[in-house]
Amino acid sequence: MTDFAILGGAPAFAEPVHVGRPNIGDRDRLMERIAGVIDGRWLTNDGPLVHELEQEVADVVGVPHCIAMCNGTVALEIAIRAAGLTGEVIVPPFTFVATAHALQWQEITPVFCDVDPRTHNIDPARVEELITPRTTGILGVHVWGRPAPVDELARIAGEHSLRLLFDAAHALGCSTGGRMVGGFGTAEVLSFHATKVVNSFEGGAIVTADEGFAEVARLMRNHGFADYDEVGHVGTNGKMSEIAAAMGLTSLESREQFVAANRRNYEAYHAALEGVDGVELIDYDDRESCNWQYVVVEVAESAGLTRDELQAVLWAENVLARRYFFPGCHRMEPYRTLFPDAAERLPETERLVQRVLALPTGTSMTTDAVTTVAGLVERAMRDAPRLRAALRAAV
Ligand code: T4K
Repeated sequence: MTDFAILGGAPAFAEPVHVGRPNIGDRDRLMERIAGVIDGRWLTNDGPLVHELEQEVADVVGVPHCIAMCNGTVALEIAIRAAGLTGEVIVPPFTFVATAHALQWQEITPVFCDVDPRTHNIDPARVEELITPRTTGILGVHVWGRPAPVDELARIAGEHSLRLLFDAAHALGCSTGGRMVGGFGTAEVLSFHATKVVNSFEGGAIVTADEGFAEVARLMRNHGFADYDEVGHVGTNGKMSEIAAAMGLTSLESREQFVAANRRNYEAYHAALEGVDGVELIDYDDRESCNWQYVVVEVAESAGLTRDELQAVLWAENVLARRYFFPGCHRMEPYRTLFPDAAERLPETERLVQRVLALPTGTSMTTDAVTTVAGLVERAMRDAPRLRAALRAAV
């Protein structure tokens, strides 16, 4: 075993090991589908593969309506508009910035609500104090695929006549209390981005049990066209292409394999990191359905290395661990300028963004590779004083 790369040793991996490496699935089936798209000369605009994907996703999620979109962000924007949100919407700051941007893009103010440090999700106990006469909705996020507090949020939304939507970008195939994510609130939004458990290169979907909502979202996805010459609604271009749907269907067919690989990786990380001081792997409820798509550790303030020091050690080894969702939406523009005091109201988010590190998983990671990454974390924490001294000297 050579020394740490940061101390002059050879990196543990010759090539970069990424978080978010896409799962591919059955290549031949994908190529066959793509050939069919080319041969059929129907490339986009509500094509047959998009229809098939919508049906399959609706079945997985257990809702009657799925409207596939070009990506999760546009799906969020359309869901927000179809729900008639205006004014202010309550949202967690510990999420990918697309959640907040989808509101701000439509001149709706995201009102950041602190998170529960145990779940990383919006803390329902803090929502009510943020409701004002301008509040029209709550946009929850199922961070890492761990379901948000859906029942508490539904109660609050009901009592205050607010719309409730969920950003379910991470949560395809996840459940809480035996109920699948996808059926909560007025609608939920999935992402099929390359980095997600099921991907369509780029893609997303709105899923909902509300027929009227589905109809409006469908119109909005295609410029409002209700028929060839009839525009019944303001709209945009949120359409998914047939090539994207070809990938989405192929990916969805292998979903169980992808989830099994994620789970195997998670368990290997769990075994290797158990007992490592100051490093805690977030847990999933294995009585529920989950996709295990994110392997996330929290590095305690008291640990030998800070999260950032650990990340620097790993990057030198070609392990490109990611600080999702650093530094929190409230510290990104335009929110940093719009709400300069937001951090004071968000102590848990402030602490969390300093602690969290996402490690590589997915089908591209072998168990050996996971063991190597986890071993690096364990050794780094054991050798913390020497590494810290070297890192500080380099600065
Ligand atoms: N809401 C939530 C909670 C979300 O997490 C997201 C997306 C959205 C909404 C919006 O959904 P979409 O509009 O994206 O459908 C990445 C993804 O681009 C983003 O989709 C995802 N969340 C977010 C969590 O991660 P970045 O800025 O980290 O991307 P990037 O380019 O740094 O790639 C991430 C990692 O994946 C890298 O380590 C490289 C690796 N990678 C990436 C791609 C695209 C690959 O190995 N191959 C690839 O093809 O945002």
